[in-house]
Amino acid sequence: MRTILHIDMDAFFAGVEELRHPELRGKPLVVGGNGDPNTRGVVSTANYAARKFGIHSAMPLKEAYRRCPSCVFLPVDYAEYSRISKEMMEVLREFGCTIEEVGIDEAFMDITDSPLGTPEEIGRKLKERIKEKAGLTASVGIAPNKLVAKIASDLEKPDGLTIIPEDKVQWRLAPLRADRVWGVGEVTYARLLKMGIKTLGDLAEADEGKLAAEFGENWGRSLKERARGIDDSELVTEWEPRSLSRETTFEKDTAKMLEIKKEFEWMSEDLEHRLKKRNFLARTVTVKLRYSDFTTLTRAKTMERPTAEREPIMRAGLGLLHKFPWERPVRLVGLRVSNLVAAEQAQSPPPDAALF
Ligand code: TTP
Ligand code: MG
Repeated sequence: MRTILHIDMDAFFAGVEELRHPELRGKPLVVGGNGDPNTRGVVSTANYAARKFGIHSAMPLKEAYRRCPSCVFLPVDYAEYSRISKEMMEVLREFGCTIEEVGIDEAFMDITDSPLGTPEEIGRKLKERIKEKAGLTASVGIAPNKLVAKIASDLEKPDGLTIIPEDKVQWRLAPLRADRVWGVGEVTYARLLKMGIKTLGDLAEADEGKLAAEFGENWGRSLKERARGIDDSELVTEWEPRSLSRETTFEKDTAKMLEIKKEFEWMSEDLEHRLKKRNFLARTVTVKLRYSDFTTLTRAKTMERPTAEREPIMRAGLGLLHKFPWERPVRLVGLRVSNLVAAEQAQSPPPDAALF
């Protein structure tokens, strides 16, 4: 099972402005365009005091002014926001995990098996370090995947830390509006509302046939999966890869271990080639099974010695198969290697172990 952290700075542009104009702190503040509310620009962001007036990103500056004539309006200064963004990303790197930088003020971090502490400790430490280095608050969400981590970081803004463990995902998502998951924009949400689907809970329970009729089979199924908090997307990173994986969906769901073993043969061979090409050894092997009812389980094993050879990878995978329940047929199987180390450094401890 993975542990993914999502971090998003609070009212980012406004936060940076408050930092260099301490006299503005806590007063309603809008950043957008050239800072003149009589011009045609739009709001980039508003601090939390200004949001109380109903001001939000993408609103015309004129409208923002109408709602709050006493707000302070400042022009956008990308150069300064990029500088602080770089500082934030540097703090993330201190943690030695795989990182995906998403936008100027948000990123994902894969903290699975991180030696630096529990997810909560890592979340707190990260917020603390960002406060120390950049002087700003951020909100952090921690969950089994990117989709849910991103939703989580938004739940207790500002200065939030929200942890959603696997067994609480459906429960936390169910009451939220269906447009909280990515991919559900205004148009899709309006169509869902017409079908009587308001919340993620409604969507998770919705009739598959009806969804397929409205959105097509694939998109319908995918919407339902998202509403249940299912997401296997990997971090997209230019940072060095910390995991490699292969997966396959069976044409017909299978309950035969033998069929899965056959898949492991080509997968472990493929992983061997990719590990060797990059000169990595892997410590951990993870097997993922998705059942016919779309529940997804993973089991992982950390090997005594890191390896790039197909044999031990396959053996670890096969051993893990016995740890899964087998009462339901399987629709998808995946094999992943992670905890990668450069082949020549395989013996040395992780570089960041001394940080805490
Ligand atoms: P967000 O993270 O969406 O917003 P935010 O950081 O201002 O507030 P929150 O606490 O809700 O995260 O976007 C980050 C920055 O990107 C934001 O400060 C300004 C800029 N931005 C725009 O310029 N236009 C937009 O429409 C949005 C949404 C953001
Ligand atoms: Mg933000």
